[in-house]
Amino acid sequence: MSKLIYVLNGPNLNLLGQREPEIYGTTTLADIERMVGDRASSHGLKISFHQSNHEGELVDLCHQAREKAAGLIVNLGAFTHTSIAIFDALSAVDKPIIEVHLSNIYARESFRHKSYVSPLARGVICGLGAQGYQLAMDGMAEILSK
Ligand code: CA2
Repeated sequence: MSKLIYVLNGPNLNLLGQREPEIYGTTTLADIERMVGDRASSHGLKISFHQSNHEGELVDLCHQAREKAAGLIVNLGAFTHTSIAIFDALSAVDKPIIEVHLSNIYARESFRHKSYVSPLARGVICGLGAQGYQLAMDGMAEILSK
């Protein structure tokens, strides 16, 4: 049976492609789901793709991933920089985590330079737009093949 990769997206990412294209591009979250799903299939993997604007719901999804996922690819949006609850939930997931950001968070406001996710991540990709999710899936496949 194919291994399952949870792809978690945080607040406001449902608006992708509708506003602020100069920062986040014109690709929608539905486009990203398709692209990352195709890339997963090419590696013999499957995805469980989610977006939530609610911190507690993302915590619940991390708990679900503990049981069901072989790995996680996460863009937790603004919760990346604030959420100890999600940090605690991800700390309990003994599976590889790859952190993705569409924008280069280190070239933006200083409040975006802190990530609670990065210390838990096997790798971090930022600033490459939607392609970052596909590269994360390539990295995940490589990690899981070992
Ligand atoms: O660059 C990223 O992927 C971020 O995780 C995006 C978050 C931001 O808070 C992080 O610092 C970096 C924001 C997502 C908001 O997405 C929007 C998309 C279109 C219009 C408005 C917001």
